[in-house]
Amino acid sequence: MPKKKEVKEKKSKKKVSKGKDKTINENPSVPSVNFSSIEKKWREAWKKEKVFQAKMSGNKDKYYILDMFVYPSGNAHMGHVRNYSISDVVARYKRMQGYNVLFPTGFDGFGLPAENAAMEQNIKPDIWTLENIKKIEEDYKTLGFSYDWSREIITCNPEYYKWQQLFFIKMLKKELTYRKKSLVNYCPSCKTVLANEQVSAEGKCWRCNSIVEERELEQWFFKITSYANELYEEIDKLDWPEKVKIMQKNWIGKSQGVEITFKLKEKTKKEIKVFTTRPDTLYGCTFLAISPELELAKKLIKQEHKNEAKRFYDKLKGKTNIERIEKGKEGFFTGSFAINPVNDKMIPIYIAEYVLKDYGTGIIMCVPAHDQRDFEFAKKHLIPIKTVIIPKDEQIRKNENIPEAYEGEGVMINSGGFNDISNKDAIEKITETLIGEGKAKRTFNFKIRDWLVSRQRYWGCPIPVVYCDKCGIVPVPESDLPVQLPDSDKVKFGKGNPLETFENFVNVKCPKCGKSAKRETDTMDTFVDSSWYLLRYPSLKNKKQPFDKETKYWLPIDFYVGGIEHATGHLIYARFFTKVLSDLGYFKFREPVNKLLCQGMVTLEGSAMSKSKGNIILPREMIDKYSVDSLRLYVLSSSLPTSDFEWNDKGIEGVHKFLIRVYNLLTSEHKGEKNFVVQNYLLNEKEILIEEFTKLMDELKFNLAVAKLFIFFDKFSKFRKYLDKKAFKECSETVLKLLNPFTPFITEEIWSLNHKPFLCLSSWPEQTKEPSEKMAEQGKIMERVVFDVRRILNLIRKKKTPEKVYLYTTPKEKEEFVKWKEFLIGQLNLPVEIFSSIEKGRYDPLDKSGKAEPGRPAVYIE
Ligand code: ANZ
Ligand code: ZN
Repeated sequence: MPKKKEVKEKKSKKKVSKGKDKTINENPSVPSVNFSSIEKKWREAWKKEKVFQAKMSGNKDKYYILDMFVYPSGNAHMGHVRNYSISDVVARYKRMQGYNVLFPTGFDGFGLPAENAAMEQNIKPDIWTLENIKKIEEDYKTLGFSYDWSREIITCNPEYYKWQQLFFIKMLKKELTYRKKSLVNYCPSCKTVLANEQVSAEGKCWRCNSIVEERELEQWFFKITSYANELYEEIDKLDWPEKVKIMQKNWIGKSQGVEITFKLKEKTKKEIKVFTTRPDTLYGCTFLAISPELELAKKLIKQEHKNEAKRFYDKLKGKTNIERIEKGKEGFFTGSFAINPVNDKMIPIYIAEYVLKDYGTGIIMCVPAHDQRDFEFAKKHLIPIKTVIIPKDEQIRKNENIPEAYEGEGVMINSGGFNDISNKDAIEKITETLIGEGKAKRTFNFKIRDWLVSRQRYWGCPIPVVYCDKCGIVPVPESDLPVQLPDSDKVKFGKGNPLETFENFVNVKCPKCGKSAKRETDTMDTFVDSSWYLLRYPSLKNKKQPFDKETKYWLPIDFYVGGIEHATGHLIYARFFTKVLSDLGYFKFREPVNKLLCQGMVTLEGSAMSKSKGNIILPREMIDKYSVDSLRLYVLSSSLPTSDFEWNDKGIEGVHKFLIRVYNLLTSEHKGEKNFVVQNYLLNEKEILIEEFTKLMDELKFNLAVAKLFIFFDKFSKFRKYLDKKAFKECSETVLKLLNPFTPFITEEIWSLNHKPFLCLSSWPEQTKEPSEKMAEQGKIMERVVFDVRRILNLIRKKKTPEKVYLYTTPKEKEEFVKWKEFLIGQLNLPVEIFSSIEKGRYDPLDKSGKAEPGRPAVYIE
């Protein structure tokens, strides 16, 4: 509600009260609403009566709603306010609709910033974290989020992470957890492994600025690749944003192809398998290329190529993966040959830097005429290029001097018995032929890699294993869980992983043989903590089991809200964990989240609000200046939840004034002088509003729903004087109920003046009767007339003060217009007279002919 209207209304009000109406109670002199005391009162009442605590129930449908929990690094910012207002509105809406709602929250307690604070400001990570959690809890409570606080998860609590350690051990037994050498960022000066975000763009350590090295160290992995196919195939069943589904599919990267076997020229028993998605190009294969890291690669290098090999491998060391894959043309001939299975031609085998060791078989058949990377490699190493596909409309068959690879579709040439068919058909035919001869099989490949979960840091969940010289890797017995982090008071933060220097933690007895052993000092990636928190909330009160019947009752999540930045990481890990835990027998469901919404960003002058950019608006300031309700309603009413939201001070001010008008109107004493037409019209509009508002809520278009309510409220406040008590009450209650999920405090307060609390537990308004289309249609005609008259009024107001409006309708319509007279007066705030167009002369300053048309009376103003 912009300022302008407000002013206009006050002006015109004067007019009316001077005239005939004195019942309007929207008295501007009503003292302003004391929002903060109302907020305090209801916050306490909700808490005291435990209104948001969820219980399992047999007779209501369950609705489990969740927003992605935060990493506690300071107060809640505007992004949180918006994100969590979205989920809170849905939670409150569903509760009123009669669902049994579970809406919990918690905190991602472990993480790097806490440890950095320990090093930089000498604050203990646990204290730093808990202090930050307190702040955000306060903010959440201030904002009136209807969380069930009896189920708060804080992941750094040993009661929580002990289950994670149990899962780790169970996964270890099923070989879903394993150790493998892996490249990590290592700072030689700090003697520590660095997370990617601790390495600057120039490859330097964030703390000491030394050049970071890549080192091969033993790391822990989760075997997410075992679930790659299920993770890929089940995406389509989810009610998730299309964008997220595509991102996950690309991340998992399922590709269907063929594994073709090539025999080696010499020792004929040895074979080489390549993975290809293009068996149609097999006749154009002029070399094979092997990944330099493969064991086989070294075996294939003939004596006379060893020098070249050394030069190549030395150069390779300094290169990043991306450099190798995107631009890499380095490689050399091994001296070995393979036999092409389709035509028995000898094919040279190269080692090439661009072949990845762990995709497919790590060996590829290279077709320079039809693959650009192969083409560039062939050009550089003077390897023949042989075209086997030409575009359909190509007249002259291209010779070998092509400027680049042709990667499109076309017709087969130079391919023995497969010439002249389309290459698409050739894919099938060649595959079938090779399979028939036992030289190929169909396979899938996935781009996703196993998840590296170990971190060389203190502030994380300890990995529950022990290293024994005799017994090897020994899991900590279940009865000894949790393996707790040593007290931060006694730990020294500085170089390296502080756990390594904490003797009491490291030196243990082997659980198997009892001899001295060393405890693992790595902790888990914090993404592990957030992979299963959503499954634990329902069963949180159970100290004996991680998941009980409550998890089975509440899961899967019916509505999950969070940022698009989690489209691949968190949302894939959570799906993976659900499947693993399901396979461990904890429950049967295999997907954690049915419906997902990714909210947009909060921006100021077009760029995302962020501390580092200094363009932030503090929620606290806005709450102090306006109110929680104003802030909540504003962030939800000015854009779609999925769109970016541009902050505008005028916007919140308008919303704030709207709430004051609501308060004043609905708390004023009602003395109506009834007019049937207007009352019925407004009641009919109320029925339409309920229908449209509910539909928009279901479609999560909160801003559009609120816009409808604004329009209705405008009419309501103009026509209230024509309502009897019952109609006024019905309209008031509807407004309060529809607004309640958005502005829970003020609506609860107004409700409590005439009703028993709590509005938030009352039922969502339902239509009492089918709205009349005819009535709505007539209303629209009247509104158009009002619009026409207002335009004219604007023109003449500069010259004189209008006193009265005369409308000249077509003879047929006169009666109908007379019925709506009070409506027109209410809208125009001027006396209105209605005549049939033949009763008297006409005047219309806009249309001199002044002809009355059906639905469009001519207008005369005195
Ligand atoms: C012959 C060929 C001819 C290929 C042609 C492409 C075009 P996607 O779809 O991503 O799975 N490839 C296979 N393994 C590789 C590895 N370890 N490193 C680098 N490249 C590898 O890609 C499959 C294609 O990527 C395969 O099909 C193979 O090249 C290459 F005109 O084989 B193709
Ligand atoms: Zn042992």
